Amino acid sequence: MVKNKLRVSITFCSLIIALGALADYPIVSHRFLADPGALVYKDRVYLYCSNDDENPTTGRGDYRMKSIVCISSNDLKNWTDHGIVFQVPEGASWASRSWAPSAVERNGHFYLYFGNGGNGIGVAMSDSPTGPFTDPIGKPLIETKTPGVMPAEHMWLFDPMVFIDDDGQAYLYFGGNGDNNVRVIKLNPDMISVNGSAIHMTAPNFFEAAWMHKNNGIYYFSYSSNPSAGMRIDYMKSSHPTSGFKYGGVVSLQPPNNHNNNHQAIFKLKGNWYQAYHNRIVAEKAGIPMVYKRNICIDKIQHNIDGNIDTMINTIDGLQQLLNINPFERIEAETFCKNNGIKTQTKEMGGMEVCNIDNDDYIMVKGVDFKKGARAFEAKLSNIQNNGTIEIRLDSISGIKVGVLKVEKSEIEKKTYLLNCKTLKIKKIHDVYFIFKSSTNDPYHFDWWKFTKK
Ligand code: FUB
Repeated sequence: MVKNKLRVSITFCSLIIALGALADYPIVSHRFLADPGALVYKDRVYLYCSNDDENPTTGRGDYRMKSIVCISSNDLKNWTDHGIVFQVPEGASWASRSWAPSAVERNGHFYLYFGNGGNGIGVAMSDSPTGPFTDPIGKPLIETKTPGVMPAEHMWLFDPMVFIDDDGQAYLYFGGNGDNNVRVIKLNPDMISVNGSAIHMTAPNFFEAAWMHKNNGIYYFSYSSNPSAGMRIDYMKSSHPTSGFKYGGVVSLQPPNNHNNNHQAIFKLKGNWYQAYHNRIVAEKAGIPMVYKRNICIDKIQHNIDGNIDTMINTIDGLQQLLNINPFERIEAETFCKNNGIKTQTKEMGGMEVCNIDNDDYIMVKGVDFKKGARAFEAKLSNIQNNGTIEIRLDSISGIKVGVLKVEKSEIEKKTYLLNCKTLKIKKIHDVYFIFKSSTNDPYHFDWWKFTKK
């Protein structure tokens, strides 16, 4: 909740140009996202994030987030943008903010917990990890009057973290702004009501970003330390989920290019542990006031044999791709590793598409496996306003051009087009660049693509 007063303004156009200059990481640079909450489901990590696109860059700035955006990946290099999955007041009429979420799956239902700013915690539900989520109880789940929350000095009632233990008991960790302000409360199996009073926990230099994970029978409570302690992510360890915690050390230092609040989510995917967090490198590079414009990063963490966590090393591009992309299956255009200049939006019929396309903008999809050999390309385009092309290049923006898709509107009323073109014979594994060409801005929207063998 640390705030700086910056008074710089920027045009939307120059922001887009500056963002285009970014390299591989942060993992998503076409949106400002923060406070990740991680859910691993069916070998895929879903990150639920505060939507910093909603925060003003003019005036004093502020945290005005009223929606949660979800991104997901099963390879940790290409990320799918699922867009807004929950928003207030539409999804929870009593709430005016939705900050720093955390999500969990139980019996085929997905539960999303969020802070109404620092003034209470809500729950929303969906049958899909990508929403839409709505509030099933019509009121906050945790308020100051919830037994056990008070007494507390200057409590920030936010940053919920939901954790289900191996015995099926669910817990909600939350709180902020003081060593004695950590709280944990049991949830009933319905996940939308509490069981008993909140238990008081303490953590040295506790500021915000409560998180719980369990490895080899040890419970790790991690959190952001306060500004005097450097806003590191520290952790405590215990053999019990709600008591007996002792300080363990530092999961990670204040990330580079962050300069302000820190917030982590620790998760295990395909046998390895990772930490998602935010910094402010996208806004910094764009030269805009950065306090309220954060972006998501990710790095690997390691537990030692003695149960301690090695202090994480922040990298620009340190993770291995876990899985290659199969180009013979339909791939959504909003799944990519790098981009230049584009945006994404929700389609009229639901689902997402790439939009805001200008000449020479691109998306890059990493590690596409052409070992079976491709000879042709097809793509679904919509909202064609002007003719253009999509150049398909391999491994760099100036790499070999293997095909050119002509995008032409042939019927006035037609809304979507399935278009195709021949390509050179493509073999082996490549990064694929789709480079958009047109003489006008936003000539078409890009929905999905695939390659074929003939
Ligand atoms: O995004 C608003 C607040 O900033 C979060 O709730 C805190 O964890 C901090 O990141």
